[in-house]
Amino acid sequence: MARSSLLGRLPRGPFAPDFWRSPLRGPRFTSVLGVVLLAGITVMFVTGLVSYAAYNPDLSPVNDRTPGKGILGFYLFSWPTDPPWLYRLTQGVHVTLGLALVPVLLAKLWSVVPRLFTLPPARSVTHALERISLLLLVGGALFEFTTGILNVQLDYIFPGSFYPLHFYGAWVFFGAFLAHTVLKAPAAFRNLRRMRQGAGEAGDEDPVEAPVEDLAAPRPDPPTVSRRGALGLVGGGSLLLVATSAGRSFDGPLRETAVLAPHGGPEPGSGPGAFQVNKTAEYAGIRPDDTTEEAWRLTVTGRTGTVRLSRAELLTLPQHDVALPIACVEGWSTSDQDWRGVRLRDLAALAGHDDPVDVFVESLQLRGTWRHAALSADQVADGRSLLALFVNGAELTPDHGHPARVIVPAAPGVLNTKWVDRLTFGEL
Ligand SMILES: Nc1nc2c(c(=O)[nH]1)N[C@H]1C(S)=C(S)[C@@H](COP(=O)(O)O)O[C@H]1N2
Ligand SMILES: [Mo]
Repeated sequence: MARSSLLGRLPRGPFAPDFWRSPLRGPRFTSVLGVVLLAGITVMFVTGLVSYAAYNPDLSPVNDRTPGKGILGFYLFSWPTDPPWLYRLTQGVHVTLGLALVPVLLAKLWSVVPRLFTLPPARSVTHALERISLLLLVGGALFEFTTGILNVQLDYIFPGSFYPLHFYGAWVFFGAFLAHTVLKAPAAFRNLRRMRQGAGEAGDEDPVEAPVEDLAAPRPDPPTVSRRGALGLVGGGSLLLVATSAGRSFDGPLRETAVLAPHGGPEPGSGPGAFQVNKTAEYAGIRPDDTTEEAWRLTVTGRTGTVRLSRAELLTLPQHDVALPIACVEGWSTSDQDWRGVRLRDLAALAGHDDPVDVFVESLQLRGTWRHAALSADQVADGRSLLALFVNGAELTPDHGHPARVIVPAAPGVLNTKWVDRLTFGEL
């Protein structure tokens, strides 16, 4: 047979099919993992695109760190303010699911790794194209998981911004993923159906795909674990990752269970400011002298010019109470905190804007790349969007943004600017 003469000429190394001995490899093992990834990665893609939309990227170029998104921004919509826990949910799912899929992804790649060494490298133009698409698929998957995990674990350590990397990477990856799904899903589902119909465990792999690149080892070693056992191990790994990271989306003792999640800052401690801090005032280079009653002023600019307000003057404006969470792109979130402060729309009115208008928010912050954010007219118009002066019945703590910070329902944490000193309405 052509195959055995080929083996004869290529006796050694991973290029020889004989090199791969695990009896676990086979269309069924791969199919189960593939179908899990099909569902999981689809959810990842949707929650990821949604997260991008939540940043108000159309209020360009202020929030958008992805210049030239072009037609890839076709789907963008105005991020709603209801329900207030929306971003908490979508981003919590994105990050926690992403971590949970790591063992599945690794097992899937392991199950097909012999194919990396298929010879000849390309049997036909179609085969060559398929292999190139696999390069984008595997490369894209590794790139998206790596950038995502580094981002939630270590903050932004990338050359340039995380957003364009992860955003463009997602489109490349998902394009290849779609092509791969169209090619492989029918066989994968057929394999699963057979498994459900109770075809035995081993020995009857009867692959749906071409035997030339059969996933099963031609001369397998004796099994040390059943396929079910191996899948259980992968699933157990996923569950362990969920159990050790999902707690970051909750307050109280549950947060303590998130041992794998860096909490994005120091431990919350106790008292009214005892909820997750992302960047501390010290880290941000906030000088205490700049936040005193005498030194700090809020500059509000709009159609009718500029108003400067001290904190005491802000306190003479109508104060409102809202219960809202903080939900960070890194996947962690807090439960509702009780904020008290002045409505953004009242401040807009002070600057001559009685109809809905967007706002450019700036901070005292001296250090880091983070200084400003833009909020949409819908967000400003929502009566729950505040320039908060208090949290949980006390003055804002320095780390939570004293003297004043923005809080907006359903918005990503990054739009809730701390240490605010300037609001510019209607110029975006
Ligand atoms: N000025 C300024 N505001 C900021 C940030 C910052 O680094 N600087 N971080 C943002 C991010 S990414 C989040 S998640 C929230 C966190 O708010 P908290 O530290 O009060 O929980 O603040 C936002 N506001
Ligand atoms: Mo954040």
